[in-house]
Amino acid sequence: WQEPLADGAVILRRRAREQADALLAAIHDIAAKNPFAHRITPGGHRMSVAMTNCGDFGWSTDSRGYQYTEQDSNSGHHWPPMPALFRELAQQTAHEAGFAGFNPDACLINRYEPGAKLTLHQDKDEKDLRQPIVSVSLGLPAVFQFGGFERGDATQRVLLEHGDIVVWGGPSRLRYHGILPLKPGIHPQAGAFRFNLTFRRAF
Ligand code: MD5
Ligand code: FE
Repeated sequence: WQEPLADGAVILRRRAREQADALLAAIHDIAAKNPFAHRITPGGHRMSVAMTNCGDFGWSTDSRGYQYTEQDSNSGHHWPPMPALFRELAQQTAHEAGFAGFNPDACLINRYEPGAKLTLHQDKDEKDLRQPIVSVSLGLPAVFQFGGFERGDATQRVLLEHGDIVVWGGPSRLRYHGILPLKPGIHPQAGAFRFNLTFRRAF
């Protein structure tokens, strides 16, 4: 079912449940080629979320800043291609949420272990901020923080569970957001982790 969250943001609860095992298997294959890594931010902090990517471009960070690149700076390899299953799910759900014609060229895969978090931030490294972001949650549940357009604005808390998809577009594309520290647990399909796929148009 669809739940509007704010102007331009829609939660498609459980939307990816049927595909979850296939999505997790594809994540496993991608990580076998381009392993999850805890990147170091420009400020010198090791991220508690481990990341890898697939698609033409991948997001990462290092001492120089945040960037989309064609290659994984750890492995020296190109990012693996975006599986058709991923692309089709992102395109279809963006369409369901009112964003027809979304064609992602990047998929960031975040892996959260117990205690891992993402502090409040905006996603603005993409060229065209009118393009939405499609986010697919798998595995352990997490508390998502959804804020305003300034860091200090009040935040709403939204529980994101296995199979939930959120489409962030329109004015919601630039809201501050984060993930509270993950609670430990074991998910029957994903084990001791939460995975999140974010589909983006980087360029
Ligand atoms: C996550 N990832 O659950 C989230 C899902 C990230 C990140 O935040 O940057 O990797 S994407 C949530 C999102 C994206 C774009 C806009 C907004 C939320 N928003 O306006 O709230 O790992
Ligand atoms: Fe983000």
